Amino acid sequence: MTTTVKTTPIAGQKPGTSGLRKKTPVFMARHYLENFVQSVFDVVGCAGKTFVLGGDGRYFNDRAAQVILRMAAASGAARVIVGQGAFLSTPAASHLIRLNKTDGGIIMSASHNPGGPTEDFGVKFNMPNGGPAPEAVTEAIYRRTTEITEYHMVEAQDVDLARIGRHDLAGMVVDVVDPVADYAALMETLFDFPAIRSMFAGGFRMRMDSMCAITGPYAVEILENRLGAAQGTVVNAAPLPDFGGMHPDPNPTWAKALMDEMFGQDAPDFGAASDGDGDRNMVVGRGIYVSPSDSLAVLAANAHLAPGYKAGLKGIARSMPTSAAADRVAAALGIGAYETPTGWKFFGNLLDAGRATLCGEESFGTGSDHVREKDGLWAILLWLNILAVRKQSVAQILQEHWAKFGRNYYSRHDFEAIPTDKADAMMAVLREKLASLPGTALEGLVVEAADDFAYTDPIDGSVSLKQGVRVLFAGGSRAVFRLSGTGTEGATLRLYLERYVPGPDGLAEDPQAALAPIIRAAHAIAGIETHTGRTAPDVVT
Ligand code: VG1
Ligand code: CO
Repeated sequence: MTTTVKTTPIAGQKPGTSGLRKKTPVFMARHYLENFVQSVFDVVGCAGKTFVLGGDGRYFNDRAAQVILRMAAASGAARVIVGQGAFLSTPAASHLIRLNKTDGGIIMSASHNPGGPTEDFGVKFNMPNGGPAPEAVTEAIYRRTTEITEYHMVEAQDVDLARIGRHDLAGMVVDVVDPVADYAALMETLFDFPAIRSMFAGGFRMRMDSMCAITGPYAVEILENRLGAAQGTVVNAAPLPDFGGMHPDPNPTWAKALMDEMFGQDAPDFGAASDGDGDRNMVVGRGIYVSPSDSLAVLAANAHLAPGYKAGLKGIARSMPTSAAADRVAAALGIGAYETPTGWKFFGNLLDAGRATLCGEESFGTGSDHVREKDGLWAILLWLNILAVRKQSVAQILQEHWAKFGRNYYSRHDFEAIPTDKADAMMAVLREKLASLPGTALEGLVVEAADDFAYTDPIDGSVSLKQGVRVLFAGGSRAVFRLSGTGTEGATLRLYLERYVPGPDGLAEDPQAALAPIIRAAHAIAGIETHTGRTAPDVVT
């Protein structure tokens, strides 16, 4: 039996960089999840459709899945494919959407944000191509949340999501599937598993930190069971509702234990970590950290060594704040280079149109046209494939890369939980003075250009404005200022810093030292301390 529940709009259900994210108690409050999910179904249509459903296992994941299933059944969906236990990594969900030619999917995750009863929860809709809904769709969903008057729900018991196989929910088919199997099979088609297996058999040692989040089961199956990495290679492998109290954001600050091990005595050859929903990756060599921007460039330059990319790349796309290191590789390969706003949804059209094969973001996101999301384990496996073929250390590969292409010193400084009005005021003042900045000299640097990044999608012509303030200095250095669109508390200022050194000298500096004048100039130009009271960032990556 279907019940129609009267409701009223709830303010603020506006998806950000990647879906709707709020504090878990907000999501659990009366009508909140239901209003948003009904708005999704109202906009994309539900009757007769097939969707994928899964999440990263954070607190409320299991309950939310049952609600979404009952609502899908009430709105007439034909079938929902759900990962066992309502678990699916974001890239695995993207793959299932594509593999089964479905009408899209709902992913329950707040990604790299902490989880638990008082932390964060999130929901996002992915399109039939497997990628995050573009802005036109998220805007329509948001508009719908502002006018919703009712939602629909079947009255039924929970579906037993622990049991793999076919279930019935008020006439809707629910197929509970192994969350790992299809994804692992896809990885076997892309990478040289025998070569990686013999590298591990030859004594290669790795540490994978799954941060008590969704990649644990995937990493154990692929790295330990299929590739023969030593048992225990994957740590924090069991997904927990609160991620074991950890912040599942794979960067040097939050994956500190991994960093300590990789820089310690008798470190393994290779270290990696991934985030809450498994779409991010951090890679570390013995004694050397690989910045995500450099990782994208190295992967692009070496992708042809993996079977799935042996025909070469069609193009490389990166988000605007990501360093230009990948552009240099694209130029050397004679292929297209694309610069998009922050967020994976902007890569979808380029991937669908066959313009780009590899994409990346400075925020530990790398991926390819194998799915339509960034993919943490994919990046880790591509690194392993490259290491197995080149038989060099991560440090040697990076040094050779910089010697050939020069080095884009890069860092991101995050200033978290700033009062929103102060952050907005800072950005407004900065935007006002953009026109007057060119020609300004400070800290030995001269501003060459300054603008607010706007993007016109080359495929569908859609325009996205105000995607980040760029201050470009003569000589190729730059500072970029943007406010985060994934946070749930106050505002987070992201300050992105970049300086290019062609080499052969000056390729082995500490990035913070190499960037020091740009950091000082950026603080002065934006008046960070005046507006926010902050003199130093909370997180440096
Ligand atoms: C951040 C990153 C962005 C990434 C997004 C989603 O967004 O900067 O590059 O695409 O998170 O990643 P923002 O708006 O906070 O800067 V995930 O792994 O949280 O889905
Ligand atoms: Co993520």
